[in-house]
Parts: sequence; C-alpha cells; structure tokens
Amino acid sequence: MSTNTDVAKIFNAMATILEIKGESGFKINATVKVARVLENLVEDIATIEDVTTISGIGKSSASKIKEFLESGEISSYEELRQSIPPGLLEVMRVQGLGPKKVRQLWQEADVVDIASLRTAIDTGKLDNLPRMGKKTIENIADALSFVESTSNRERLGIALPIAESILEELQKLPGITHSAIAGSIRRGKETIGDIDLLVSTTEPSLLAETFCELEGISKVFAHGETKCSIRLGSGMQVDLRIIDEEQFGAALLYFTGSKEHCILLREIAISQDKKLNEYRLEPADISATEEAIYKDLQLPWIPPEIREDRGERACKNTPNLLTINDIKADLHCHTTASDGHMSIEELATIAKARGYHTIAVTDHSQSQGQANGLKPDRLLKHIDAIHAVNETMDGITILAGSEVDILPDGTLDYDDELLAKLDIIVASPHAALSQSTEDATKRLLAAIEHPLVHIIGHPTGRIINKRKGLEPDMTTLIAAAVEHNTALEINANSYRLDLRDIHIRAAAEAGAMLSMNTDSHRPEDFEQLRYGILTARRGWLEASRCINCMEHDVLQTWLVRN
Ligand code: DGT
Ligand code: CA
Ligand code: CA
Ligand code: ZN
Repeated sequence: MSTNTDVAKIFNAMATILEIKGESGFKINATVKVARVLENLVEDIATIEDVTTISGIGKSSASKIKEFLESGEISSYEELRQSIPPGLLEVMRVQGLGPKKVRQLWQEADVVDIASLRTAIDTGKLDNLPRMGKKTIENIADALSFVESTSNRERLGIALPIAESILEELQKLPGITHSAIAGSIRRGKETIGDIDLLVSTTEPSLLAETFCELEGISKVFAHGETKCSIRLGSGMQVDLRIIDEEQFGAALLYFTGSKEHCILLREIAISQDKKLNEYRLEPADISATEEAIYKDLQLPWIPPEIREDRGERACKNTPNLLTINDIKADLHCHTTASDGHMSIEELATIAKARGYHTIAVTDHSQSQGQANGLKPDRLLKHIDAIHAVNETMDGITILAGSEVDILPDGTLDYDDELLAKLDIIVASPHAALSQSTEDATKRLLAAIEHPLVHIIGHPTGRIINKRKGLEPDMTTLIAAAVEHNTALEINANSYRLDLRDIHIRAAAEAGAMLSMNTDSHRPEDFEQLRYGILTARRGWLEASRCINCMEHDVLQTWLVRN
C-alpha cells in the first residue's frame, strides 16, 4: 500500500512541475491519472507482474514505476526537479498559489523562492502583471506572511517518523544500551524545530561515525564524542547526544524539556537544597531514571506531553491522560462515495481489525463539489448502503453519518428532515475560513446549538504551516458545547490537529466532550491517530471526556440523547 502512495506522490509532483513548466495539458493529465490509479489500487504495485495491464498506466509510466521499484528513484523525475529553481516548489506552500500562478510569478516576475516572492511583492513588481489584481496580491502577501512565520518548523507527522527511523537504524549497532527520542517530539508538539536523540553505548565512536554518515544527510555541523549534529536533505536538523548510561534519566529529563519545565524542576530542587542539571540530581546523586528524579523531588512522574510549566507542578499524582488504547471508535471517515479511497466494507474491516466497536461513515455534503459531496438523493442511497453493510458484518457497528458543511452563515448543508435520517452528524467548516472572529463564532455557535449535530469537525479549519483557519471565541463555543452536549473534534490528522492542545484543555476543563477522529480517506490515514493522541495528552485530556472512549452502548445512548 505504501509503495503505491510513494509512487503516486512522485507522479503528482511530476505533474506539478510539468504544469509549472507550462507543458501540454495532455501530458499533465496523463501523469495525474497515473497518480490517481496508484492511489486507488488495492494490490501493492510491487507485487504486480506487468504494470501495463492496469488501465490508465501506459508504457512510459510503467517503465518509470519499474525503475522506482528497482532503484527507489525515477531518473526522469530527478531531471525534472532540477529543471526548475529548487525553491519554486516551496512557493507552492503559499495558500492560493497553484502551479499556474507560480509559473506566472516565475516567468513574469523572476520569483524563484519564498524570499524573492516577498521582494517582488514589496517592490511592486507584481502590480502590473496580467490576471494579478490588487486583491489577489493582498491575499498572496497575507498567505506568504503566514508561511514565513512558520516555515522553519516541521509538522510532527513528518518529524516523528524520521526520528523513529533514524533511531531504529542506530539501534542496530553493537553496544547500544539505551536510546530515546527527546525534545519537542517526545512532548508531542504540533511542529518541531529540530530532532533530539539520546543514546548510550559502549561503542561511542562507532555510533557517532554511523550517525554522521547516515543516508540523506546534506551537512554535518558537529561530529564529537558527546554530541553530533546533522542536517538532512529535507532541511531537518538532528542532534544526537551520546550519554553515560548511568546518567540517562537526568539527560532524558533535561533534553525532553521543555526549557520552562526544566527551570521549574530546578527551582523545586533548589527549594529542597538540591541541585538538578543535565547530568544528575545532587546531593543524592540520582540520575539513572526520570522516575527516580521526580520521586526524589517529591513529585509524581509527569508525562512528557504536559511538561510545559502550565500547572503540572500542582499534580499530586501522575495525571491519567488518555492513551491510544482507550480509543474504541472512529467517528469521522470518508469512502469512495465522496473523496475517500475506501469502500464501506473496507473501512469497517480496518476499524474492526483495530479493535473498534464502532465506525462512522461521514462523507462530504453537497456543497463540497470538489470533494464529490453527496446530493440528497445520493445521500439517501448511501445511508441504505451503509445500513446494509452493517447488517452483514458482525463485531462492528457501522454508523450512517455525514460530514455536513457548516455554511458561512452557520446553516447546515442539508435540511433537517434529511439530517434526521442519519445516525451521526459531524458538522465542519470548510469554506470561508478567513471570516472575522465575530462571524466565525456565530457560525460555529449555530452548528453547536443545532439539535441534530453530534460533533463539530476540525472546528477552526486550520492547516498547520499553511492556513490559519477560523479564530472564533473559543470560550463562548466551549460553553455552548457543554450546554448542548455537542462534542468538539480533535482531528488527528497531523496537518490539522484541530482543536489544538490549549483549546482541548480548556474544553475538557469546562466539562465539554471531545471526539478523537482520524478523518481517514485512505487506509494508512488511521495511523494518524497517534498525533491526535499526543495533542490530546498535551491538552491534559482523560479518556472520560472523549466520546470515542465510551463503551458501545454508552456511545449509542450518547448519540440518540436528543
Ligand atoms: P524545538 O526543537 O524548537 O521544537 O523544541 P525543543 O524543546 O526540542 O528544543 P531544543 O531542541 O532547542 O532543545 C531540546 C531540549 O533541551 C529543550 O526542550 C530543553 C533542553 N534545553 C536546550 N537548551 C536549553 C537551555 O538553554 N536551557 C534549558 N534549561 N534547557 C535547554
Ligand atoms: Ca528539538
Ligand atoms: Ca535540539
Ligand atoms: Zn472529513
């Protein structure tokens, strides 16, 4: 499955570059089509003898795929990438800029990267370009500021798998005794400045050497006995610290941070006439484990996700934060009926294999044209189809739901009579995401108050590093969610993580219910759950405040409460 995704990504990237280069529509469409075919392919492409037998894949695409399977690379793609300025793809991160606009900026205003786009705007170079009105330039400038303010931090969903794979590689070495991911990744922050790894070994020079020669490194900043630092081709920096085994706990505590939490602990130590640093806690000389250090400071062990000096000092016991094993249902998923890539059966089979008791099918509503949203007649048929599959499958309850759009004025995208036929309703904002705080609050409030709505999906609509999303008055929304018993979603997708940590905490403390969903469109999207869990834990969430942790019948009762 993931080979298919990897190759599809390359074909999508090729299509983008072709479009930036102004190639013929035919060539672009054929390339996009191959990507679509691969995305929808159930079998792993690597297991298929003759790829040309798949409809939509021609001879030349087939040979590219073959090349990838054999070498992990497609040479014509590498050439294509080098045929445009390397910073140009980065410009595509600016919301609202597609390949056509990027091409225009490149050809007509010499924009080659984020920096030159900024210069072009500031010097008025874009002002007289065709199809580039004042409003368009303003929008680009706005979106650009957002990218500029965030661009050097990577999403958790990118950084965590990289950290894990590097650590896994290092763990294969002889002599390794302890290893851990530290820093902001261990704390589960939504974006990551750099990766911090800690390792103890009896073979330090072998470890340092291996680390500094890992595949994909573009620069080695430091290659020392106790610290190595590298940059990956993707731009991520990775720090490796080589630690004495007996001091691993003290180092882990220090390098997990946050800095604020470490300062807090140091102050507590001082108040007890002790001294805490990255090597040990003195005078007791405790340093082997975090648990022992917290204990000596008369504190419970604090989970990394809440080490932010946001009140953890007052904990009498280790807070019982929700874990991935507490999740028993996913209540926001898409099928091929809208823009998903799974059938109802496939979705339910995956959910069952994950040990869930309930899965909700929530395809897009009618106004989501580009996502193939369902018109009322199609929704009615879809409800029947979902219920029919539910009848045939044991051990899992499949709910017929909808992810119904919250329109800009707060009304929903289907009428109440139709909505009443659904088992579950997730109401989400998708369009008009730059509304004022006042309008956004009114809009979401209307959906929260709607008696048929169970969950508000990705309430702000933000996309990390890309789109700010709505900025409603959260306190007002949370109070209404409590009053109307509407759950607020934690969308686990690492692009979204919406609600975010501080809002989750405020909601849970106010007595609101939250709902943890992956918004899966493809089988592998279910794996995004862990990012949602980390975010929820950063929001101090306990399982008792999350409807996805309810037992089957309790959840059913919660859903039909109105
Ligand atoms: P990041 O990388 O920006 O996402 O955030 P962190 O938290 O991973 O920060 P980083 O990589 O600079 O340092 C890792 C940890 O090391 C940090 O959370 C706490 C500790 N640390 C680093 N520098 C200092 C410092 O100057 N003072 C203190 N108290 N701790 C530090
Ligand atoms: Ca870091
Ligand atoms: Ca670091
Ligand atoms: Zn969705």
